[in-house]
Amino acid sequence: MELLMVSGAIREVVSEWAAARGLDAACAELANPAELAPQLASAVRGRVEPADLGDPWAHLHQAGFLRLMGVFDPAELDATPEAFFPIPSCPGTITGRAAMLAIIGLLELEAVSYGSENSGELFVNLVTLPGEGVFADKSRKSMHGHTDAVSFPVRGYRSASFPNIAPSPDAVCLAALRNPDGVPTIVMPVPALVAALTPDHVAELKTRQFSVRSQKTFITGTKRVLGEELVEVDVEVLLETGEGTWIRYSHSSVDTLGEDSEAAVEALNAACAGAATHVVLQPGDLLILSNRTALHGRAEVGGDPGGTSRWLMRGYGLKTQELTEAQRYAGSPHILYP
Ligand SMILES: O=C(O)CCC(=O)C(=O)O
Ligand SMILES: [Fe+2]
Repeated sequence: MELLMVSGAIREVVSEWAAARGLDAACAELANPAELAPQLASAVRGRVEPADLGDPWAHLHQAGFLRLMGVFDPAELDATPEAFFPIPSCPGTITGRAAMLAIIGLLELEAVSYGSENSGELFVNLVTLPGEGVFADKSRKSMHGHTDAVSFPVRGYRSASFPNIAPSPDAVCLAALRNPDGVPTIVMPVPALVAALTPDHVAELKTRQFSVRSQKTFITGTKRVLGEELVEVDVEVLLETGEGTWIRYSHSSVDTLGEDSEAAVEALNAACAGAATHVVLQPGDLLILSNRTALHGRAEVGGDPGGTSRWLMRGYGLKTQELTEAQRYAGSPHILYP
């Protein structure tokens, strides 16, 4: 995949799309991602040679991330919001969201959200939150290596306790609107992690012996929908799948009891430093993270909320061909259960 060529084509397609309609019409189209993502992707395909496009999904899966620089114009931005949602309807957030849909379409994923996180909003602000609570605290801190929606199964697997839980996303898309202090997002691809582990540690991590709690943004929502806080027991951290070795992990949400499994988790945490690629997103950049073949995290954000503080938008993509009706919410096409 020729990243420069593809980035240039996405930039053209998105800016032409935005220029041809007003803010309200653009927002209405963004609300229908199942239509807009394939439409933007097909326009991009019309502008790059197939050899330059290559296979974006294979590229993402192999490298663990895709960085596309300068794919949208972060123009006329409001002050940085102080909540996960709503996303203000200004030109920069509209082209940023459209650019995320374009790459989700090129990856042949569906743009999805979960009813139990941020009220099912398709795109959310990742920003510094005001006040003192756990969310405010978390929003300023660094993040250790994790996959998103870690308490949900990976694609192709079912939750033992609630079989209708949809899989966690295949990809996490970040669109950068502001990053004044150059705070890096950190990617740790699975092959680099595994290379730093002993075969015994790898075998421990592939054993069904870990318990996984929900990440903070999912706790209240999963309790509401499922009637209890979701804790998945007896799951693997590393999974040998038909699509390679996958990972499901969060430093703060995965627990284990055994001495050997504890040592394997410690080895995995230690491997993160050596496996890390630091990506400093600039306004107008996209970062697509594989939520199967990489962990991701970030450095400390710090600072005050609002104003011109750090502001990323996030969206999820998933291969949904195998999804059942029960794993979705009827009438809300992109919102998955729970
Ligand atoms: O802020 C970042 O760069 C990444 C944030 C992240 O991974 C998350 O909110 O789950
Ligand atoms: Fe994340």
